[in-house]
Amino acid sequence: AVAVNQVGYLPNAAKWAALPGAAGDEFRLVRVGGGEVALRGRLGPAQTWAPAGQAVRLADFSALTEPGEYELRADGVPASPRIRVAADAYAALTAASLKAFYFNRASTALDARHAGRWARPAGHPDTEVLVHASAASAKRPEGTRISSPKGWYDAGDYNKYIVNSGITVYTLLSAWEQFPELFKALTLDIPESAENSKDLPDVLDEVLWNLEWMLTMQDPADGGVYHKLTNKGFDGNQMPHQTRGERYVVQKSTAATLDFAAVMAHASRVFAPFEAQRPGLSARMQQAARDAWRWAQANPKAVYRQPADIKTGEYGDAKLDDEFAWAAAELYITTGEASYREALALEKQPIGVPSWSDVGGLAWMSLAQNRGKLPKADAHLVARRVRGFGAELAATWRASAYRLTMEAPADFVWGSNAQALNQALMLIQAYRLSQERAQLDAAQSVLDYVLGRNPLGMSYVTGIGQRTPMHPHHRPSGADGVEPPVPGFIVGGPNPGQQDQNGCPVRYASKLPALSYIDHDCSYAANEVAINWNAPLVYVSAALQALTPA
Ligand code: G3I
Ligand code: 9MR
Repeated sequence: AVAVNQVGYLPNAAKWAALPGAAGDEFRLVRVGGGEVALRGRLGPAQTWAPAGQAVRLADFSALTEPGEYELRADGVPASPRIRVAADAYAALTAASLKAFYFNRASTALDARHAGRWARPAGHPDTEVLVHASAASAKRPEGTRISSPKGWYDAGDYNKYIVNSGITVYTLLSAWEQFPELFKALTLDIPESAENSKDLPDVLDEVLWNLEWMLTMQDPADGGVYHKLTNKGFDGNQMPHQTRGERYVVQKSTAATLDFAAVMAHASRVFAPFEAQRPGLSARMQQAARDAWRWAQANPKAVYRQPADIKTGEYGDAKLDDEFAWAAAELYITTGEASYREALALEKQPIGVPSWSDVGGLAWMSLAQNRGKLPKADAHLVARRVRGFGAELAATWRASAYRLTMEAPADFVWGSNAQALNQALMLIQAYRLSQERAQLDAAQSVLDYVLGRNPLGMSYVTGIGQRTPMHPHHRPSGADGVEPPVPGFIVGGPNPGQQDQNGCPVRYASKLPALSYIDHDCSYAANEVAINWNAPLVYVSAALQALTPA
């Protein structure tokens, strides 16, 4: 069938549709209701897109700029899903993908006023969490109870992991930092929206829910940060309030401590202008970042090793140069101190697509945002590297049969949709420096891909689009008795690793990278949701809305 972005296109955005190889040579955009033809064009040649092993023809209908609702038609294929062209095309998407974080809050009830039919009682208070043997210290021996409430559930499971929280919080705070006007105007309808003394934008209130939890994960005695707060095994398919397992903080790790340092250093800058509203918060965060850095200097190889009695997510990573670089970059930007710049060793740092395990790209992103604070030579190096990386991604996009940056087998990992969105995030960093339109258009193509311009014709975001996941691996969505899943979550997406097949009653239809997906709640390797996958969706949705010329 014809695959399009099912959410919409901004009037002056690049607009592409993907058609089967066998479609005729011409296409038409027909106005829904009226029936008149608004645009005619010629399809591109049939070309094979390797990740799906299929021939595809592209329709470029960028010339259609008039707001309205259309269908794309071509000979030999059914009409496309409805195509919406609108000036506020991504407003609802940005709001819903950010509201998803509220729906995943731990330690609180979601009331019907804010959660609608997805209201639920409170679960996981996390006010009496046990120190696990792997985390025991003189002042906090095994079995000590500490209070570590709030935070977001990581994903479809109910645990809280510092490493994954790090990139997530950073990405959301960066969205705010780069596009403040857009977020000032955004009401999420969360409990804090209604405060009499509404003093923070909703996006910051939501992120604070997780930052406050993260601060409790630092051992005040030494600055080290526990890797995760978790049950021993995954909870069953129950609502949060029905679970009963003890919760533990587990092993301080270098990766968690450095990610924490980076996030707190960044957050201390973001909250500095809100000193009147949150007295002392920015300074407290900066101190927390410094203490964490010091612990990591003293414990540079504390790689997380899953204890035998703990079976939940690992977020294990033995390669820590990128975590050191990111933390050093954030501390350098925040404090201006030379020791952090030396630790960063900028020239030697690789640039790449960020992920929870590879955070080097985030250092470049922050340095680009703060070029004005850097010595001239550093500022030039940062601009050159970020633009160069964007140019590489844009070249991949231009050469792609599908007009996508998702080309390599390594792109189709567990969470491939976020790999795509983080490619777009880096393209946008480059575009902000270069103003090269191809880099913005390539980022647009990525958003189109996750919203339906893909070989499965799926918008991968729950409740947003015309064909969307109905059975994500997300415990509340499965256990709440409400038919539609909790809205606004992007699922991990196609993953030929298929690590979930053992115990899954349904087989994947294909092993091909871009087709390896099932909309079944057994599928945690392709159909789970996760906070680190939603954050770049929020970022990219907001960025394209803000940056595409009106
Ligand atoms: O590092 C290797 C790389 O060297 C190799 O080339 C590549 C080839 O497959 O694999 C890489 O390792 C992958 C690793 O992620 C790092 O990206 C593993 O194959 C892959 O299985 C692993 O997947 C992670 C998964 O947990 C299992 O550990 C996902 O990235 C991660 O998003 C996911 O996170 C889970 C949490 O554990 C629990 N909560 C839900 C969350 C989302 O599913
Ligand atoms: O639900 C778990 C999901 O959040 C994780 O991403 C995934 C991989 O660690 O594991 C899921 O839990 C499964 C467990 O690993 C194996 N038994 C079935 C569980 C799913 O219900």
